[in-house]
Amino acid sequence: MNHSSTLMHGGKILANALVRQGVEFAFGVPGESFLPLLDGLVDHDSKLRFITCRQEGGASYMAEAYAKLTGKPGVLMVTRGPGAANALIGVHTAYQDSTPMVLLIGQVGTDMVGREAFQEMDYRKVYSECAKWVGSIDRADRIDEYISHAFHLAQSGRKGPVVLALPEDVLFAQAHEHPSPKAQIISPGLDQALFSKAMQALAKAERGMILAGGGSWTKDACDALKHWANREGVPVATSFRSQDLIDNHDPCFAGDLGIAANPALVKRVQEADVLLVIGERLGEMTTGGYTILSVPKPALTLIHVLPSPDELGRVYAADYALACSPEAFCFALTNVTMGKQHKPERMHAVHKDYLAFSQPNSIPGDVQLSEIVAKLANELPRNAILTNGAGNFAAWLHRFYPYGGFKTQLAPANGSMGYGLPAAIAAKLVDPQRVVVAFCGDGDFMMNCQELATALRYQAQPIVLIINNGMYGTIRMHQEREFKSRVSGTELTNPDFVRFAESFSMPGYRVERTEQFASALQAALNSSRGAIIEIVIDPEAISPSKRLSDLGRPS
Ligand SMILES: Cc1ncc(C[n+]2csc(CCOP(=O)(O)OP(=O)(O)O)c2C)c(N)n1
Ligand SMILES: [Mg+2]
Repeated sequence: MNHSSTLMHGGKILANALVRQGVEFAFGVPGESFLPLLDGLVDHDSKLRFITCRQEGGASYMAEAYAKLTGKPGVLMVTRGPGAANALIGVHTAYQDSTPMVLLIGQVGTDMVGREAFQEMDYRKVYSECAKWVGSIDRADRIDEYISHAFHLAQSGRKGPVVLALPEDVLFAQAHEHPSPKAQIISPGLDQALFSKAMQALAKAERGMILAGGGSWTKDACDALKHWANREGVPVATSFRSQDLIDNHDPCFAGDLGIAANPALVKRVQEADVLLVIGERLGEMTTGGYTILSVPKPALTLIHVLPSPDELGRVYAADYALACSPEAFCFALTNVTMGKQHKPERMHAVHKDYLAFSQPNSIPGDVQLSEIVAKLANELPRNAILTNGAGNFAAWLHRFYPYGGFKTQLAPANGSMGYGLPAAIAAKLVDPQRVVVAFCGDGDFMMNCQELATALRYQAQPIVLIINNGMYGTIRMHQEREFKSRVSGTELTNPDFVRFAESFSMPGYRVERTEQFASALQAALNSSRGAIIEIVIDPEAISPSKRLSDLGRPS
């Protein structure tokens, strides 16, 4: 086997291997379990920056968001048991959102494994439900091989997280490098015969629709889809939190099939005769709990395109199931022409449905959140990145903000709280000049607010909007529905967010009336240190379309 003549410790071999994979950032919290790796990074500081975070949960979200934004694997480094436990949240997000990630975890020495030594965990068990693969590098002379495998696997087929344990003695051991080249992204080719049959079915459609979503898209794929859809007059809906695959101003954009989707869009999908689904698994949130399309065989012709054959046929029995990347598929789509029975005007009618649904509406209280989101849309550049975590507050963003196209949305399709702030920090690290806005709930923001210190340290401070209703509103909503006015465990006590912002050297503003937002946003946009804008909404405004007290009434 080829190897370098110089002996070096495992941590250095590992750091070199990561640089060869093109890793620019590693997010993490240090631990005594991987000191040689930290040492190995010292020589690469200009190429590969270790971003020292304040909690592994925040770090794991940053790694996930970095990967979502750049398409490159997010790298996360954490310590043994406690670090591994904290990191799980972002690994789960990467798994459900099909985001490539490589998680490197310290491990007890190979001479102690299996004794339940200090902080020992069996990562194969811990991550068995949410990683594509869990390995342990048990020999320093095989580090390069393991890293190559991990980076290939994270990016192949349905992308996702892989986990590598780093036993302490292996990191300290002296060995030779066996350099591997950068991993290639391998995706199965298009089955031409099946593609032709599927496209004949599509071309015959009278009410054809496209649903695009999932984690494997490239800008070229999105552009190809947008051009084809406009040329042929076929509406394109997006799945839950994949809303930026098509510029929402584009005439082919039909809206998103997420939580509380536009009823008109749901009807359009159900009335379609051919539905072409590209890159989207057809998960619970996108299918309205598997009701919009009936399981296993929807009452339409289903063409399902996914990057991995493993997911096809899992829930829905497609008429044509194609294992192929969105890019290869969308490029091939360019040659398809819809038949004469197809009415291209329908695309404009569907876009009109979307425009009508996204017009600001009225909610109780002095703050009209839909108008604030409309103001954001007017003031932010089209390439601004909007991030969010989970909670009812996000419904206003998804419904009323017209995303500007490819990579303007970073949001967890697994509905994981606390994502918005770390994701926004990662986006600022990748592109400091870009306007990045984290749209958070009061519950959601506080889950990772400690990462404001990370943002301060690396001058990666975004604009943070905190929608404050003094509660875990989403859960309260479900509580009112199920247990009528019996409130339990959903009320919150919050800090003074303005002073909180100032303690991280960021300006803070409090908005209690709609008209106060414009000047706060202007000041935030002019700030070089980001800002926090707390937006106090009436708890009665439990969602864009529901009053809290209406839910509590006996039905
Ligand atoms: C990590 C995590 N914990 C718990 C939940 C369950 N959950 C979903 S939404 C929500 C409340 C969100 O509260 P907040 O951020 O204040 O938003 P609101 O619903 O009030 O707008 C909770 C607790 C979750 N999705 N993720
Ligand atoms: Mg809240």
